Amino acid sequence: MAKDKFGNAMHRVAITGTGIFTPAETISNAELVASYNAYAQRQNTLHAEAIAAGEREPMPMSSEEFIVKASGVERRHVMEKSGILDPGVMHPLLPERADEELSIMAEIAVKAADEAMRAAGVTGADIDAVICAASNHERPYPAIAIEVQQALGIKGFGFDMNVACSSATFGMQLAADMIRTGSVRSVLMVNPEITSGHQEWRDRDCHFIFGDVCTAVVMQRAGEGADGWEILSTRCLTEFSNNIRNNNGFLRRTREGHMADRRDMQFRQEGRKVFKQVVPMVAELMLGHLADEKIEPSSLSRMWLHQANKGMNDLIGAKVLGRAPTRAEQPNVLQDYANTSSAGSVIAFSQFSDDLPSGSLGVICSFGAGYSAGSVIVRKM
Ligand code: CO8
Repeated sequence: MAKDKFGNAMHRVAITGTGIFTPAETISNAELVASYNAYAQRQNTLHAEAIAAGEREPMPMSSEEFIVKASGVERRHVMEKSGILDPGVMHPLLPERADEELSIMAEIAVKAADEAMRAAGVTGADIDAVICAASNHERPYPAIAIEVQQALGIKGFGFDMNVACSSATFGMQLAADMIRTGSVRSVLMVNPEITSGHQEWRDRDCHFIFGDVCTAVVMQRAGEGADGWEILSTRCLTEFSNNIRNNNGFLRRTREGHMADRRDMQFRQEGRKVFKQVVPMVAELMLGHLADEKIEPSSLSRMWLHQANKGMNDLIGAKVLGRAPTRAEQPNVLQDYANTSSAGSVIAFSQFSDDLPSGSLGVICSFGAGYSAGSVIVRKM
């Protein structure tokens, strides 16, 4: 049994299975830009007089070229596209479900979890705890994690947590710590990200950024499940910033004027500032984490980074390795999925890890609102 720095016996922890639920519907950049531009054109016609009088700025048009160049995103999966693409709606249309029905976040979490549990070779009876780690939860309570727990016949406990895009790596740290110290033997973490619900599809600065997905990860005592990836070490970091913010919260109705259709009630960001401030913060976190674990960056076989922006990932990878990483060393999925918040680095890990031989070292790393960043060093068993 491994020891902690005080000499206490600790269990070793492994990721033994991952799963991805990918929504069937996709939106290409061409479709997205056509719908946004139709919306902007309508607004400009509606407010033509005010615009002509100089009282209002016309809405600018979006472009496919800008989106690919600035972000690397080519398409995104969404739970429901007809509402998003309708210039008279501009958000997904998801029918309300009865309290007795499985909620939509729990439904996609169960689908991803089924795949992860199959890969790990476990059933609900083998899982001790469920963590639902995501950027948005469709209700405050009962926890989505507890609903997933019930749907999968899991005993023990479940809870929801939110650290925006870093939710999954923070969830891995939490799960790994619980398994190491012995309070549980195994954890199912799910990351249902229905970002389309909180995305502002009417803002050309960000309408292309996000996509929907759900990932799931099974973590167990190493050696108790399928051979997977041992979690060698985890590190989390937060630093307050208003540059990515959403003011929609439970006190909304208590505040005058807040029930109005206000821009700050959806995702908003100062994208360029985020880019500039988060890149060095993440590179420093990864390099410091590796140095403290006495792992040379050159010995990493792969980095599975958060999937927000290709340019950001290229820069972070280059700072960590001291040279441009190859596509095999740092795979991206954002061209097909866009930013799926906490799920992005897990999708990359799930899709691009089976090919590596035993003993390979890698880092799963995510970053986002908060600011927040999480680094998880893993070794193939
Ligand atoms: N089409 C054409 N032109 C455009 C468009 C568009 N769609 N959008 C902006 N432009 C224009 C701008 O107006 C600007 O024009 P001008 O030069 O005249 O002012 C010009 O293009 C350049 O704009 P930017 O400076 O904004 O462009 P950037 O090169 O900085 O690229 C990005 C914008 C892609 C947003 C980039 O800054 C970026 O990726 N930043 C980092 C973003 C990031 O990582 N954010 C993390 C957020 S995710 C997170 O933490 C989770 C939150 C919880 C999830 C919630 C779910 C909804």
